[in-house]
Amino acid sequence: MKFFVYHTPELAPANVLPDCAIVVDVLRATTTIATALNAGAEAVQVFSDIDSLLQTSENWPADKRIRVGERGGAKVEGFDLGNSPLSCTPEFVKNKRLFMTTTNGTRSLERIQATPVVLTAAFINRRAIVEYLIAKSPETVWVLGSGWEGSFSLEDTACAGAVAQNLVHEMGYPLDDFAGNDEVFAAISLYSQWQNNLFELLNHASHGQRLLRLGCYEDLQYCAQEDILDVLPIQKEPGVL
Ligand code: 3SL
Repeated sequence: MKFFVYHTPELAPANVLPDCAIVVDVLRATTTIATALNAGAEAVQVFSDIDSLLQTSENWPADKRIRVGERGGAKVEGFDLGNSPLSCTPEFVKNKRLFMTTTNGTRSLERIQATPVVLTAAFINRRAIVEYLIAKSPETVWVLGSGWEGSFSLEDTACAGAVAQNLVHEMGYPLDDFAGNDEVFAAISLYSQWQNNLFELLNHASHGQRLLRLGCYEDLQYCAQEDILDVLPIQKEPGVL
């Protein structure tokens, strides 16, 4: 397995795709996706823009759909939910399809949706991702951080490092053979530095601070937990997990 980390979708090569792409948006899109699927959502369908989400979801039965939308951390007006994973309780999402658009995470997913296998990862479901990779052993794996409007996010690269470190440990890969680019080393170093204090890391992150200003302290606490959900968000058709 050759493992590549890209801090943002823009940094990934344009004309080639890996065997498996893993999108990470710890704050908060991929944490919300894992939580919703674990709570029994029928699926999560992602959109980079609001208009196409509204058009597609209009054709879905109203009692079976939830519109989830966030821009700049705040709920999109008229939508059922913002992007808080804590809203995705079984009572609310079970058997429903989430139609979701977020500032960065859903854009990353759109960027690599033609990849044969697309997964989403967050700290809360890191272990499920690692187990899938060990079982399937795809030849090339990309982890794509979502960043914030094209720039680096501490939390996404740290999560990429969490997946990489766990894999190297479990599989006993020599790091030089495993790492496809220098970012893998950087991601593992970042994660190793903060793995015992991920909540503090999220507090330092610029998007963590933005969310704290919006009153999302409990979201940060939730997103900082590791391996609490055994759920594998995997793309079933383009844009649908
Ligand atoms: O940018 C995104 O995709 C979101 O996850 C951002 S937020 O945490 O919902 O504000």
